[in-house]
Amino acid sequence: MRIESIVLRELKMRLKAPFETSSEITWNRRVLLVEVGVDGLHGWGEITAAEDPFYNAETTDTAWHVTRDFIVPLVIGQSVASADAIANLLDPIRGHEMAKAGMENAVWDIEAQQRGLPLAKLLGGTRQEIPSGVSMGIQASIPDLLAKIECELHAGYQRIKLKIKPGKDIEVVAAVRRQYPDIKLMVDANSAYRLEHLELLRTFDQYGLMMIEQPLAWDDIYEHSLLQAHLRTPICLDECIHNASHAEAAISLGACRVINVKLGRVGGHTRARHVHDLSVRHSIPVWCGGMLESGVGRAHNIAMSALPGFTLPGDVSASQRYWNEDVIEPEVEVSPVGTIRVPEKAGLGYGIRTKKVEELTVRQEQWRA
Ligand code: OSB
Ligand code: MG
Repeated sequence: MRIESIVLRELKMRLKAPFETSSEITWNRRVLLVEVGVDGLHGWGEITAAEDPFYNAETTDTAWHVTRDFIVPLVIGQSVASADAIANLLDPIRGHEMAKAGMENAVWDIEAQQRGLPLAKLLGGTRQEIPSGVSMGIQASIPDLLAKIECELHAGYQRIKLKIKPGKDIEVVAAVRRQYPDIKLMVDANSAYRLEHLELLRTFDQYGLMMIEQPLAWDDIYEHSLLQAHLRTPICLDECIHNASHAEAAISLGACRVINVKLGRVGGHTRARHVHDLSVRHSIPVWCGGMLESGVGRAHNIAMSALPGFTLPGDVSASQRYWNEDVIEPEVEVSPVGTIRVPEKAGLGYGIRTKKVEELTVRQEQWRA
């Protein structure tokens, strides 16, 4: 595959409703899409960086800069035997995993098209459908939250993840558990707590949570190992895990019992598969996280979630939960039993609504070999 052309676009997309975590509120998304051309085929990837550096260090603008000034020069005109070689080409660039993932994943789409295989199959996926859960932003009130949960459960979603922060935690979880004693329930703190909160975090143990996601600092695996020793609830790491070595360290230290794999956070499909394979070897379940993606990122998440180690419902849910109109055709839909079908068509398995993409594009740059 010779990388002949690259188009980088920024799309302005407004979520249906604001999404609040312990660290930020997002309503307008600045979505970066990478389109790569090889031999008349076009592959698509999404750079999942947020607008601000409050989840990880990357932002829309750092990703644009690093893609334009460093990633494109390393890949344009290069010939690669398969998409995983892109990860090696990009190795000299430290960090910036989300920017790298956008490029690499677009090439995975092309390779799958060339081979006439669904991307999920090419990656080694074995599932025909994936279990789907929802991530619920922090809500203004508990009744608001309960009403929203009712809707999601009615739609079929298999598990509910609640965003929490100090002051909006135990009381919220207690209320949801009272209403729904048996649902699969978990919380995500996005690093809002410190080890000094140990007593508070221990009170979560009585609510039968599947896991507590990233309670402590975004870059501190060791402190999570100290915390996990005092909690019955499994810790799931998100922000802390940027590659398979981090995953290895976290598992060896006992810092987590579950891992959230995000394609962007670990630098694309090749690296995500490394984290997956390592987790499977250690009997650590993984699931696919989300970054409020457009349909392009969502389609890549679905392909990755078909791998055998993705045994828990992920944060990959229907397009319509986020967007009035998504950029893919068909949109991602969830069945009444909370599953998403893994597409069987070659490549990403969803078409790109190119007119819609053009309409939403606010900035664009292109390169030819
Ligand atoms: O921590 O998983 C997270 C969204 C933005 C940034 C971080 C996170 C999230 C989510 C939403 O939880 C997942 C989604 O619905 O896409
Ligand atoms: Mg998270």
